[in-house]
Amino acid sequence: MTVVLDRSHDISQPLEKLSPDETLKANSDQLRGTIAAGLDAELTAAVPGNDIKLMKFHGLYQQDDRDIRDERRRQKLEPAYRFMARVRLPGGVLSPSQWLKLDELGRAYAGETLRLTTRQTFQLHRIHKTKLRTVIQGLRDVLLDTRAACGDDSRGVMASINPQLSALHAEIHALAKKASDHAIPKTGAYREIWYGEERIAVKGPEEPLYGKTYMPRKFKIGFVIPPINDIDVYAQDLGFIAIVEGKKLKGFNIAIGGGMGRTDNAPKTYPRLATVIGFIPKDKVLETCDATMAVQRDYGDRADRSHARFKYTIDDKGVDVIKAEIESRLGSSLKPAKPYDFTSNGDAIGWQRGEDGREHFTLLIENGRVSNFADVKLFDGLRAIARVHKGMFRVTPNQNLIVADIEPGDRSAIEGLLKEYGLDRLNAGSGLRINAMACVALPTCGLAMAESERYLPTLVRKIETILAGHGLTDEPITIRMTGCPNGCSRPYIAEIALTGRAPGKYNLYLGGGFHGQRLNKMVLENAGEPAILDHLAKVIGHFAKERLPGEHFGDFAIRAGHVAEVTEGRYFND
Ligand code: SRM
Ligand code: SF4
Repeated sequence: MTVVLDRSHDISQPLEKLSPDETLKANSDQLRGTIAAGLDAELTAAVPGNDIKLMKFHGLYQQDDRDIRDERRRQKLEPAYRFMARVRLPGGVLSPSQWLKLDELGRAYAGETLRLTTRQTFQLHRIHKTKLRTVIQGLRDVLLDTRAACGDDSRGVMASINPQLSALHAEIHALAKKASDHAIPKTGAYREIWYGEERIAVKGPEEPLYGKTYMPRKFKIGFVIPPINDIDVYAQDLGFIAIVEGKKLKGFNIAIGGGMGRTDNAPKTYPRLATVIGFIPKDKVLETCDATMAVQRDYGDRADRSHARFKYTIDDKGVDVIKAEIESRLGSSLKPAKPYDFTSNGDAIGWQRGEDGREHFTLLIENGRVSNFADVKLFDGLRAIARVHKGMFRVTPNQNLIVADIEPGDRSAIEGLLKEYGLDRLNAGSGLRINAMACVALPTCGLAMAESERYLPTLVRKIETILAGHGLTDEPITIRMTGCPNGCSRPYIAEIALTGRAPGKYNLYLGGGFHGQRLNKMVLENAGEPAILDHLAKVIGHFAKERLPGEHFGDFAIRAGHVAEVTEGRYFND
């Protein structure tokens, strides 16, 4: 079922109040704009004007190298403009030949590195404008694209990767892929601009779901298989929680309105955990995507982009109103939500055997960065594995990688390569490092106010020393860092979180739920490393002495009074 654009419900926005981005979308000829001409502008490495905003819908971000921004300014040169391309990879599953193509493109055009993201896909950074078509056509050769990886549309669809549940994983992954294909824009702009195809006339609207103005803001969908909340379902705009009876998938509990983004000192912006509103049978997934997206499309705030995510629409109108709207568009009521239970949101590192007998190796990739480092040739090692591997790869929601679906007879060859390239050593992390995530931040992210990916490993090693002093090296504790408050590593649900305020300065948060069920709360504002380590040493020391058996660090921090519990699924102020 495709929901046809129906703006009769659009009660909230008088046309004259629309934000400039709405006008840009409306006048873009369904995301074509003048992107093609901008690519040919020879005097600059940038794309002129507003087309960079439209390019986000094509999965492409214009950025500049911030490490050399000041130097270039001094030399009166334009910033070192390059592009980031984000691949669309629903559920994070890719074949060895797709890996090899990404490897080839990463080496040739993207600074000899690949970046696994917190939504289970790849980013290629530092691509020159003149090479964008080459990269995108290269991706097409292996049936990959960057459509809707960014922009005001349905973003990369996530799915649990639990390697042990082979059949269920396959079924959920297939649904995630279907939902992604179904919910992305249908405009021919991408094919015309990047593949050089002729425009084909279409009967009826080119975008039956999105219309001319697409969504008010990004919209994120994810599928999770309890008991592992690896995708952080409560951070999704629309989450599907698998309900399984006797190994058979029955349907999904629906969770709506999750989101992490906030702005410092702007109390009207806040992280929010998704609200579970009911249950649908498994054959209603696409209709539920359509109905929910249509409600946000019609009611979301199109005047103020900082208030345009689904979470704000829900809080402004009320969960019951939004639920009733979804039901009315579905043409049926949601059933009451069914019981389910989560126990963690991390990855099980190392070897696991699936119920079908095939083997899976989860490799810890610190902050998702695939490169040839001085001490370990990770990029080369993974290329060597991809050349012999007969199964698939899976990118996890924690920026790690699974060499998946290995027949038992092929395991020793993979093990040999892991050893040869020293990759097996990467998994020897503490419970903290295994559960650590950092966003990209500097030098590519234009919004970063502090380091994240390049700093978290150093900080983790210092916290590991404190933990080791208390015999807590193996204790699983979630820690997440970002270079700004936007929340790209989903920090506001970690047991320890740091969000960047200025170079070397972070807000420290404690008390998030171990399986992503509770938001954390700020305990230090704008603090440097010494203050952060002092504070953590105090809480960790107390934890070592007085924790209850099996008690997680975030739960203890609250019980012991180190931080107040966030009892609501959202907070307005720190
Ligand atoms: Fe993000 C913007 C990187 C996951 C919330 N995010 C950005 C941009 C594109 C910066 C920009 O707008 O100029 C970053 C590019 C940095 C770079 O150089 O690569 C960026 N986000 C990332 C990635 C790569 C972080 C990572 O280290 O893996 C993740 C890519 C995911 C993907 O594959 O699609 C990434 N971003 C997230 C998540 C986590 C998630 O979705 O599960 C969130 C929080 C969840 C949410 O959406 O609420 C997230 N990113 C944001 C926001 C805040 C949105 C908001 O509602 O306020 C922004 C800023 C914005 O959109 O205005 C942002
Ligand atoms: Fe950039 Fe901020 Fe996202 Fe980090 S959290 S990648 S600094 S937007």
